[in-house]
Amino acid sequence: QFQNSNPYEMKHKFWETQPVGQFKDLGNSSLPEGPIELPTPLSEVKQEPYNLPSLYEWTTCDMGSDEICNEVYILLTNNYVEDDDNMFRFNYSKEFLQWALRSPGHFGSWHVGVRVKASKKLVAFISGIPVNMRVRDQVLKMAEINFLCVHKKLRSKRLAPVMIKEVTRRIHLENIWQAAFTAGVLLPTPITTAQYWHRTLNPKKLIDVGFSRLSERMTMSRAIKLYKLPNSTTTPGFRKMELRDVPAVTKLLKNYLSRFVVAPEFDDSEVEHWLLPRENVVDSYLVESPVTHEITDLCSFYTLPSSILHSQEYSTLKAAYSFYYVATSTPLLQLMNDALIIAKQKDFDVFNALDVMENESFLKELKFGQGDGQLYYYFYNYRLQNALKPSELGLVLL
Ligand code: NHW
Repeated sequence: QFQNSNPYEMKHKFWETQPVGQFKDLGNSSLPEGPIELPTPLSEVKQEPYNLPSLYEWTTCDMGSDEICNEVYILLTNNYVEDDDNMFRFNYSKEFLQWALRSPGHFGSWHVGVRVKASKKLVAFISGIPVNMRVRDQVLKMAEINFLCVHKKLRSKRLAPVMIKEVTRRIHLENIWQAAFTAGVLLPTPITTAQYWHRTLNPKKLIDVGFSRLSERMTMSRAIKLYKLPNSTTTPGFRKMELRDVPAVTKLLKNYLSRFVVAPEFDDSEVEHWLLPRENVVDSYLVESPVTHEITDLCSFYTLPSSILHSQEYSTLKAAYSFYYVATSTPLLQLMNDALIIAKQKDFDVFNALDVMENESFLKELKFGQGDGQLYYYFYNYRLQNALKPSELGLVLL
């Protein structure tokens, strides 16, 4: 593609056939909000898998099996998302993948792999999990799609559209007709466009590996001073979330997320799954009032390292990603500063956040710097009249 070609005029041979907002319909206010296609009777959903090129076969990946989880892990470690300059590649851990995919009510059949028939090598993967998603005042059962990956040697052979159609078919078989996903590429048509922001915790390493650069007037010692954080958190009653906190956190989160146009609705079992701390996967802290013992605030982040592709000195970048939070009595700025302090204590190199939810209120002040590239959010088979502002979104995908 030419640098100056208009991305909204790009042809999308596959996506033009799918029930998604189309570029040509942007600004057409006669199209109603809501599902684009109506559900069909389950008996009319295709019963057999889609055809793959003859050398390949479908496999359902049992993520409860350490052996199969390891195969998915290896595929993603070597072939999943890289930055634009191919310096870093996401390195989701096995424990993380099990957490991300074995959530309450998950369907094993939505963890879809492709193997080479002859060698049985796993060469592609796509997954979905169910979620209750609120859009304005409606709650819909949706799938969240993630971890779409095709081995580097099998790229540009139109395997991805077959995988997307196959996971769609398996989701339809569970009588679910909508999905949400994010991607770094522009497709028809985002519901919102978010930006990544990065808070340096370990300036020397980030500069050494090429994640950040020293600007004109910045020396290494000035950078180290600039990003220094206190050794311990500042909010009285700030502590790790525990199992007994689940009901209180569910209430806090339900109430807080109600202010966004699009947000998930979590019940107790989902809050337990998504927020109860798991070592090297997810960290959640809350504020318990020292006076009333009420739970008033929450913050959380997940652990997603990246492989550093060309450094002699370092092999992984340890990154924390801001997840869900609620601030009712502690200022959000102070709560997130405490999250940064915890991340620093746990030896993370960088703390990342999108400009979704109320993040804009703390990003600049807490010395986050804007990243390059965007993260586009999408719905499948649900039209919104207009794109949302990232601050109208209460959804964080992994
Ligand atoms: S985004 C991360 C996606 N993965 C990566 O970037 C890993 C590295 N890249 C690869 O493995 C988070 C390959 O490049 C992939 C494409 C597999 C990405 N989403 O096979 P072809 C997610 O996992 C379209 C959607 O030749 P390839 C979310 C592309 O526009 N579509 O390409 C996943 C073109 O279609 P077009 C994507 O490079 C959401 C076609 O694929 C895409 O060998 C999935 C080309 O296919 C992307 N990230 O493989 C959708 N990247 O129309 C779920 C490319 O433009 C939808 N494409 O010609 C909902 C389903 C459930 C519905 C239920 C009701």
